[in-house]
Amino acid sequence: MTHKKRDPDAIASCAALKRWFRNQGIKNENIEIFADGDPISRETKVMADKIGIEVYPLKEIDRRKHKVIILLDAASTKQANVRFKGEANLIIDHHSDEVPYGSTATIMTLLLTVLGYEIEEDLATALTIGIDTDTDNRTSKKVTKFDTLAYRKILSSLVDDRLWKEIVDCGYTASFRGMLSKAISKKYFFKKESTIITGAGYVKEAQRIYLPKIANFLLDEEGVEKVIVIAIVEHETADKEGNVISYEKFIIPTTRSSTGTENAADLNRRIFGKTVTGGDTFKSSGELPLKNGDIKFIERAKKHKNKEALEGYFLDILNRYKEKILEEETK
Ligand SMILES: [Mn+2]
Repeated sequence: MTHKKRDPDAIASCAALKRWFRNQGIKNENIEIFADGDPISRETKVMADKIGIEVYPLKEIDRRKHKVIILLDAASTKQANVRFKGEANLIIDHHSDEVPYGSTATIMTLLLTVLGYEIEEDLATALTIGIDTDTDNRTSKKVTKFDTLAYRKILSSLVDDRLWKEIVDCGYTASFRGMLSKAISKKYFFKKESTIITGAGYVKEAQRIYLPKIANFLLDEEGVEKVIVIAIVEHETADKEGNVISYEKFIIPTTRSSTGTENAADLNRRIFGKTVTGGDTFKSSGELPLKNGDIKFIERAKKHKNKEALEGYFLDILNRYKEKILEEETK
């Protein structure tokens, strides 16, 4: 199993381990991959489809059936948000300062090579994308000589360029354009010196994969070192007839720091509190659950098509955090 909001590194690593087990004679149906939430990006989803990886929700883990649990690209069962009791039998991960790898895909590449496994072209393609997304195309400060070794000496000659393009250049949908247009609108966009603070408005669970894309896009602006994109993500659970039975809403900050002089995860924790724990020096995000009263307010405003109230509520949240971030900066 791998971490919540699985990314290309997580999927490529799971695929690598699965291929190894199959090579060892373990039947396909006896190896299952579990993770909670939606994929973090469109390319993660496309990658999984292209290399034949199916991911099941964690709640389907059955300890009587699933005898061996391996944690991939996640340091602890807590990080993977695992809803089962007990620990993993094995952990393969890079999320620790003591581990000299920038991605789990690097570890899996070296491991398979040492074990004498001939990495197939599609798997090599996925693993390079896994390394790239975790290390900003091998330019981040997390890159080690092992990442470069795995990438250059083992994988690069095996990469299927057409498949690589199909996964990486998978494009975007109209909902991404809508979110981006909000994030750059006068109403939400704010820039002071090298910092951008903006919002993406109310976002459906399936669209939240675009938040990192928007933050990265804004971070590319010349002279910008820090980007914080705030969104309210709505998760609706429906019964079999399609009637919504429960609403969950979170404030989601997506923070990027290009220089790392200001640690993105630390900043998020200071501004948004302890519930925001994910991330590292360069990127961080998290979930702050909205209170029931606020959820009811939003639902009522939506029901009565009260756009002004919805807009006002979001701007309030955005401005409140904007003040907090600016206050932090002057400290
Ligand atoms: Mn990773």
